[in-house]
Formats: sequence, C-alpha cells, structure tokens
Amino acid sequence: MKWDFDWSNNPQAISFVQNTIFLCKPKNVHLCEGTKEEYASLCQLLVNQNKAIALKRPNSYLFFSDPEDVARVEGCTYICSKEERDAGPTNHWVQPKLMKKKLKDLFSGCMQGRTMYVLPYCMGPYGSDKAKVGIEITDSPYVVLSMAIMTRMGKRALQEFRGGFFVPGIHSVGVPLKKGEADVLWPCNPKNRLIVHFPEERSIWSFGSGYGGNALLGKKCFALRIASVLARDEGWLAEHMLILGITNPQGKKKYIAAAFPSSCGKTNLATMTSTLPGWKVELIGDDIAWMKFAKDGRFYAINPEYGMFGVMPGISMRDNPNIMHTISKNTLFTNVALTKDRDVWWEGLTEKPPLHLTSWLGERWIQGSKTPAAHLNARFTTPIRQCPNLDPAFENLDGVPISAILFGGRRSSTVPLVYQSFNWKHGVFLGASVSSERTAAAEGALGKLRHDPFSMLPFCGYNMGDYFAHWLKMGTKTSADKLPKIFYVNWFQKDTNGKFLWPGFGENIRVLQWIFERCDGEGSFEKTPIGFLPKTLNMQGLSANNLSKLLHVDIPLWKKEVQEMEEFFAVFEGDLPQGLVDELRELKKRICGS
Ligand code: SAT
Ligand code: MN
Repeated sequence: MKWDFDWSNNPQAISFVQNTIFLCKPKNVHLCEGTKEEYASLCQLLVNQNKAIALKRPNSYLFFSDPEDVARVEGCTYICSKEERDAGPTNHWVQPKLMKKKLKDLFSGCMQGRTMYVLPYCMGPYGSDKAKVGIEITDSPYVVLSMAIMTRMGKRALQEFRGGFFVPGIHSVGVPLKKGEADVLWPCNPKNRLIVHFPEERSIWSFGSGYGGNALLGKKCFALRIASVLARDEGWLAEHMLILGITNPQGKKKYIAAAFPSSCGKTNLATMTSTLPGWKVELIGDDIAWMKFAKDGRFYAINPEYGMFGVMPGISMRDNPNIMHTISKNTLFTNVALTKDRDVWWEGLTEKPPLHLTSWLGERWIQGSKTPAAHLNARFTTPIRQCPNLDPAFENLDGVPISAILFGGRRSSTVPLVYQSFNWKHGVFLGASVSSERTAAAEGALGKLRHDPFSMLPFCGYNMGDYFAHWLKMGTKTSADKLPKIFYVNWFQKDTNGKFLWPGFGENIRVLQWIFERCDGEGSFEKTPIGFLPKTLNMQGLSANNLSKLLHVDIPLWKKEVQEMEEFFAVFEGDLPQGLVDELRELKKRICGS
C-alpha cells in the first residue's frame, strides 16, 4: 500500500483506515487524491468491466443499477443512539452494542477480492468555519466517482482536518468476491441492507446498497442525519433545504431557503429561469443547507455539497434549461434509457421517445411500452459549478444571509399556493405540519400522503420532538426582525380532472416575488385562519383564471387536516414541545371555532 500523502497529522484517521482494512479484508487499498487522472482511470476501469457506458456527451457515463437497488431504503435506516428515546418515534432504533455486533459480522471480510477506496472529503467551502470533514471508505468505484462530484474530495480536503474531528463512514456493497469469481454489473446485497448512524460517535456504517443516499455518505447520512445532531449540540441548523438568491428588477437581492421532500422540486426551483422580466434566480444549493447565526444576528447558510444528485424524469429544455446545460458534460447518469447514438433519454425529455432505446433494465424498449424507459427515481450526478445560474456567492466562506424560509410538499388539495406564518413560532408549526404525497425517491407506496415535518422525516438524526424544540429555541436567539420570515408553498394543487392548477417551474417566480415583498413588509395580504395569504399575485402575462382556487382556504378540508395533524403529533407524546401544542390548539380554534 502506498501512502503518497501525509496523514500523520491525524492519528485517528490512520487508525480508522487501518481498522477498516483489518475488518473488511480488501484485496487492494486506494487512497483517493481527487485528481482528474484518478477520475478518468476509474471511469475507464468501469467501462472495461461493462459496468459503465461511455456516452457521447463529454466525460459522461451511464449506469444501470440492480433493479432491487433503486432508491433510499428508509426501512433499513437506523439511528442507534445510546438511549432509544433520543432516536424518537420516527426513527428505527437498535441498541448500539447489538447493532455494532451485527455490523461487525456483516462487514467482516466483506471487501474480499475488491479494492477499498479511502475518500477524504470536505462538506462546505475550503477554509469556511461552517465546513466539516469526513472520510468515506467504500468498495464501490461508482460511489468514488459520485462523491468526487458531490463533495470536495481528495488530497486538498485533508488540509481541512483541523482539530482532528472528522466523520468516519464505512460503506460496502456487501458482495465479497472469492478468488477468480466474476463480479456482477451492479453488486449489492438487498437482503442485508443496513444504513446505520451512531449519533454520539458521529459515525456511519452502510451495507448492501450502492444507490444514492444509501451509499454517498456525505449527503443524507453526514450532511443531514449526523449534522442535525451536531447542529443541535452546537446551536445551528442542518436542513433538507435548497438555497437560492433572488434579485428584483431594481437590483435588490435576497436569499431564500426552502425545504421540500425528496423529488418535490427543490432542484427545479433553485435552477429556475424566471418568466417575469427583470427578476433573476441564482443557485447556491439544491438539497442541503447548513445555517448559523452570524454576529449581525441573522442566519447565514452554506451549501455543504459540490454537486447535484437530481431526479431525471420530467427534465426538459422547455422547463429546466439550466439543468439541461449543467448535465451536458462531466455527468453520471443512473437508470435512464440509452439511445442508439450513445446518448441518454428519459420520460419528459421529448414529447415522443426515440425509435430505438435500451431501457434502464438493459432491455430493448419500444414506443408505447407500458413500463417507463427510465426509472422514476433515475438520477443525474453533476458538478454544481457547471450550472449557468450559479450564484457568485456560492463559495462565500460565511455563507449567505437568509431572508425567508419556505416549507412545502406535494398536495393535490387543501394547501393553498402560498401563505405566510404569523410569526416564527407559528412558522415552526408550519414546518412541523408538512405532509406530502410519497415519491419514488424512497421505497414505499407512491402518492400516499405522509407527514414529513420540515421534509426531515427520513433525515433527522435524533428525536424529532427535540428537533422541533431546537427550532423554537433558535427563534429566541435574535430579535424578530432579524429572523427569516416563514412561508408555506404548494405548487401541486389539482383540479377535479387531475390537472395541475398552477404551471410551476419559471412561473413560480410570481410566488417568490410576493415572498420577496413580504420580507420588506410590502405586498398585499389578508389574515386567514391558517396564515397570511396574498390578496393577489403578479399575473402579468399569465391567465389568472385559477388564482382564486389556488389561494382558497377550504374550511371543511382544513378541519380534516387539523384532525390528521392531531393524530400525527400524538406520536410524539410528551416529547412534543409546548409551543407546538399551543399552535395546534390555536389553529383548531381558528378553523373549528373550538
Ligand atoms: O437520498 S437521495 O440522495 O438518494 C435523494 C433524495 O431522496 O433526496
Ligand atoms: Mn434530498
């Protein structure tokens, strides 16, 4: 084994690597430097093994996963805190000692016949005091390539290992190879999948899946589950939120953070092209925000990531030109279809599919086929720096000041297009009461409504009742005028024929304009039982026919909504902070009159 750069300033890192070698027994060990040459040679290796298909887009590759390994697996995801109470009622929990034993058994010899890659990486801009570092050990070259895009990975990241703290993460596809045994194209071990977090140790163990959030440990495992625990302990927020900059025609700029569940349009909103002349939206992040108070008493946010892992189906030049430009090169595609001329295709890209396609299952696919050519959770992995609307402040060491926070989900009825909370406490209640129709980003029944507070249900690394309390507490740390204003949005209302009432995409700027104005105390509004609703929106150039439906508070439906909230909040029993108990009671009074 060649140690070609200096780890000697971090003995814990060395022993983590050595212990993992001893446990997993890999054939080779590769310390990743993060160079272009290293990336290119791994791509070549995967192409030679038929595990990747080189596309005609420059430096871009297509992967087909195992059909059983296509999304996050929440059922196998655990928060193993010392006390069960600290994982809370919404996380799976096993006693840490028992889980460690199980993991050690699973990981013992699991990398036999494979190369173990050691990836030092940094979440957040180099030199930022908001950034944090990790080491992922993996036996999947696909994961190495993905982490090289999604994080600042390699030799340079090691310089950030100040103070010795780092988050160790061990990942294995869970398929050791005997001598001479041939590998499959997408090794994984669905029967033994486990995605485990030890919040007190700040460590991650992931076994059996090679896909997305299960395997790219910097993303959901570190930047949300472990980071939410760090944030609780250190007094900041680690959130499942996009960050965007919005500039009005007078050149005034504000930053907004928005939490929507997976596959509900975060990437689309952060990369949108405004349809209103003079308004501009720029991208800081599309999935995760780390927010801290600065000396001026305001919240500042960074995007800890360096790439985008976005949903492919539905993306087109008409609706998402910035994404289309971003993925024109240096991009990994997973589970989309392959065209005859070595390009990629997915449902929604063009109205008609091309004549000859190979589906994500590797089969010939013909027009009119009942099953989609691309998987619903097919993804692109692409460098965020390639996005044409990247904000100039993307790498600001201090982050950007947040003026507004948006919550939302996919709701075909009940929830209006936009409304504003009465204050911070009521805003925290809005975040806690988010529910959304399920998408293909995680295993489970599509379309089914589920509560997903703050869009963090699958990502909160501790008791969600305590998480609500943490949010309430943050609101007491500064004066009300410095706190971001809180809004709830829903782009997804449908009419009785199942057609969307709101066009979405670039037209969402009309909603953002209202939010922008409200942050300055401007914009028309009226008080309703659920919050402040706009009296109207800027509908210049767009039919306003549906607007009254979109901005309607339907009291009978809200009575049902309140009842469902009561049932959901009951899950937390005594762990629900009094502030939210009060907010729910007040909402009920305003809706039901008692
Ligand atoms: O968790 S993933 O990174 O696979 C995508 C998501 O669910 O947001
Ligand atoms: Mn996400």
